[in-house]
Amino acid sequence: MDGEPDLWIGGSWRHASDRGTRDIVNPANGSTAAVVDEATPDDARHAVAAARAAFDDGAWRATPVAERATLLNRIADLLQRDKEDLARLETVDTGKTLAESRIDIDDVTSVFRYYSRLIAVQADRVVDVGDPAVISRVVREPIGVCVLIAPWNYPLLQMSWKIAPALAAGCTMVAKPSEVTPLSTIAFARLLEEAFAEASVPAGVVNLVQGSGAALGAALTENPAVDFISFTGGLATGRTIARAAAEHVTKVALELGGKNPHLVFADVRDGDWDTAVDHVLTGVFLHSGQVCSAGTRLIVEEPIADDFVAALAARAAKITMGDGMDPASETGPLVSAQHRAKVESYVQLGIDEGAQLITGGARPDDPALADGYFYLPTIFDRCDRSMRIVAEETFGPILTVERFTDEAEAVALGNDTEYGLAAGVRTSDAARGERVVRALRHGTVWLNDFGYYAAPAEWGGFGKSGNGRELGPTGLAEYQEIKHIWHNTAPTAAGWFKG
Ligand code: TXE
Repeated sequence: MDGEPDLWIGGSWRHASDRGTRDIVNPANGSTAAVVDEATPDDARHAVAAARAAFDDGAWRATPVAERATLLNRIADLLQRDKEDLARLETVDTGKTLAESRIDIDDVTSVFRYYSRLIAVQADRVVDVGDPAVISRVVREPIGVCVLIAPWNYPLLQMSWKIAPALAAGCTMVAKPSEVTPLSTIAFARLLEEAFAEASVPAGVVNLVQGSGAALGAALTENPAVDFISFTGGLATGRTIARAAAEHVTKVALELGGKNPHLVFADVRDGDWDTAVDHVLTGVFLHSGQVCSAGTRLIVEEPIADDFVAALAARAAKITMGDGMDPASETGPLVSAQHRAKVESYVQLGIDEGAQLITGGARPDDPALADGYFYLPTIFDRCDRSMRIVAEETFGPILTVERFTDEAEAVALGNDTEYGLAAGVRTSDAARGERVVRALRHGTVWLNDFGYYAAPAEWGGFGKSGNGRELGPTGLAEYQEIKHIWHNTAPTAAGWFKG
């Protein structure tokens, strides 16, 4: 960053081999926040080779589990020590409010603490094979060299969901943050260097490259030295990576976003109406909708639809936009000019498709926001499932509204998506709530709440939202191979062949 080398390969910090750099833009005002090294494909190949050498050397993967658990806890301590600096970098880079960034760093910390605890108690399984002379057990071993590719909406958070279990498992890795938002991951790698030096972790266990996914993709994902790729990003890139990985039968885990329904039943009128409105509003407009689990499809029961949409629109119009560093800001800009152009094209598409624009649909007219990539919270009513704006991930502050008349229709609409990452259900009827959450085909379903996740609970999608899971015990298992060891303590001849 700003003259310091940003690529961490084989334990040493380097500039890009061709000295290329990239300007990192603050989306709140369009200024250059930092200049960072832009890795070449050769740099990426060196990083994979360093991770391979560190894994094959064997010392790291043989580290006692207790030492790895202590290391993860120490990383968590350092994250808290540096919380404010990391949060500020995250805000400058992504545009999200500082309050959100601070929550992100706390969540990153909790992921390291969770995997520290989990790895410490993970036990092998002893299997009874029916012969007392045989000791048979199933053990877990690190999968090997991992390539970890993260997106720009939750840069360090998404990366931590990968690095923490990979380290816990004893893997080595190459981390590649989004080229749009690398700053917090670079700072985090410096923090890792400190923790690794204290714990004598060998060079090359974690390597960091940043640069364009299109340029570095092949070096990272078609590389036979890689054992596992964990990717979070868009559906199109996920497909490309899965195809590339197929060549060497490399295992992949993919989290590819969603088009998440929020089902609201008319009985919320008898319950806490304001909280229901609040949760739908927050579910879609937090972080300006740049959230893979954002509740972008409101599916609301007909009798309350007009009132509910009116209440939402009134509150959406009052959302305070501004620089994430300003404590008065409730939401920040979109991440880049390019991304805002994509969101704007979806708004135009919604209008062309005949959806009814209720609020938003424009950039804010406040001159103080003119240099940033801001976009107003936008609501479209009278949408239906034939519209692309209802089917495709817009990844911006756009809520579409569909209406239903009975429970079966609500479930059918909620499941009518090629994705399946997350869904919300609001009802004051507990029995109906339980029926509907079981009927929805999504990886996370919130009943009378929205947006929460926890390190001990799996996160991931059904359908084209991807495969594999992050967080929870399954999020650790992704980084482990399973081995069955059969030890015969009193072998005798099999006697099968007589000669
Ligand atoms: O993501 P990409 P983009 C969705 C959202 C968004 C769309 C496109 O709808 O509008 O994806 O966003 C790296 N080989 N999500 O283009 O390209 C890239 O450098 C290897 C949902 O920014 O998927 C970055 O590090 N890597 C999502 C990462 O992939 C490649 C969050 C994600 O970028 C690569 C973000 C290649 N060929 C966007 N091409 C979620 N699931 O939350 C790119 N990359």
